[in-house]
Amino acid sequence: MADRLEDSDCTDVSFRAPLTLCHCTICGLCQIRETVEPRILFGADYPYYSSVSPALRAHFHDSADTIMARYPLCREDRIVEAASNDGYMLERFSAAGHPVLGIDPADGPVSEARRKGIDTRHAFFTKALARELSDEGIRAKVFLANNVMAHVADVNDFVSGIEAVLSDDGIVVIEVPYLLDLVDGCAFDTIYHQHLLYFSLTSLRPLLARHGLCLNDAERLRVHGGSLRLFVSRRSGQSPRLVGLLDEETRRQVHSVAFHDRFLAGIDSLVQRTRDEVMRLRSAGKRIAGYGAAAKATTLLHALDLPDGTLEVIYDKSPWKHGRCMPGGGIRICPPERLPADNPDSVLLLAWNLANEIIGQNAAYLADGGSFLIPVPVFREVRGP
Ligand code: DWN
Repeated sequence: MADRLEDSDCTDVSFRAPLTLCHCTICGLCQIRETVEPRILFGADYPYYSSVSPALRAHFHDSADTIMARYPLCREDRIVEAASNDGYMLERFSAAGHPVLGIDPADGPVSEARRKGIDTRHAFFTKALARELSDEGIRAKVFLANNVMAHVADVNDFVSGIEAVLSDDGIVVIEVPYLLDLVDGCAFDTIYHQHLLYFSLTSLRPLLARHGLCLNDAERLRVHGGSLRLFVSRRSGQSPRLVGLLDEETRRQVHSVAFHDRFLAGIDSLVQRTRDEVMRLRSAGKRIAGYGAAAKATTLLHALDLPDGTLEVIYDKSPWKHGRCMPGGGIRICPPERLPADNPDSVLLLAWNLANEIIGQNAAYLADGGSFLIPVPVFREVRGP
């Protein structure tokens, strides 16, 4: 049974909450014990806008194109998306002439989606909402759920909601971070309060089956440090690719405790190495900043436990985060345009999943002698030519 954190002073930068990862030895599902009230995490102040990253937007546009190429959709087929954020993916289906409906609880992203003309319900996706939609005659030919299933406390209600709104011949396309990549890539910082569940195919298949849905195919993706794209429907049948991935999970015994032992050791050495490198630079009088006030940065910074003032600021492109502080340590977030003038000796890349994109934007900083410290999956320092 998860602990529920409702404390309204979660908005205080000094607020800290426990974070405990648990593991089911029967189905291999990992989940955290603590559940922060969803309205605190995803409500009025949710600062995550999917379209901030052109690479991510391109990824989801490609995904929309793949779905439209793979399934013979008619123009009138409706696309429904849970956690549709600022409409970053539905806009592609809308441009192709499909009726679309987004569902999202976050004020800012919903306004942005509506501004773009994407019909969006301002709500959490639940079975009750799915029934309401169904009563209104809304059925999804394609139901999308990207990076949301891991965030849902009552995931059975969520999946049964998908089943309730799906048309008889509908398909469901889901993206979730993949437990195998999390463990192999030592992406321990992607464990944070927004992510309640950490899925493998071994744990996903029975979850879907419980609600009359079949996992038909799965594809591994590099996005967010390693994810799965799942193709689901009411029709039974498994692709050879899915069978191969399930076999690999059986071979690696994802449900066993031993599977996590190497992960725990890897976290300790990654944190130690990163901390040592940062402190070595500081002792040599170097100035260091952070880059990417990602949600995962909270976990990483907490694990590093750097002395106050070690990181001068954190640069982040998202205007919704400027002037705010990182939770826990209170490091200020400011626009990356300040980087050339600040000219720190090194920058700790907290949004390491976007390394290529962010380093590409800062070639001039590297050429001037700066460096990026990339902590995950293995600590490395990137310097200019
Ligand atoms: O599940 C979730 C995932 C997938 O994304 C969420 N609950 C929240 C979010 O997590 P995140 O905040 O760790 O996501 P990102 O995309 O890894 O965060 C990257 C941060 O880096 C953003 O704050 C924007 C920033 N950024 C930047 O400063 N310059 C991003 C890009 C692309 C850039 O060029």
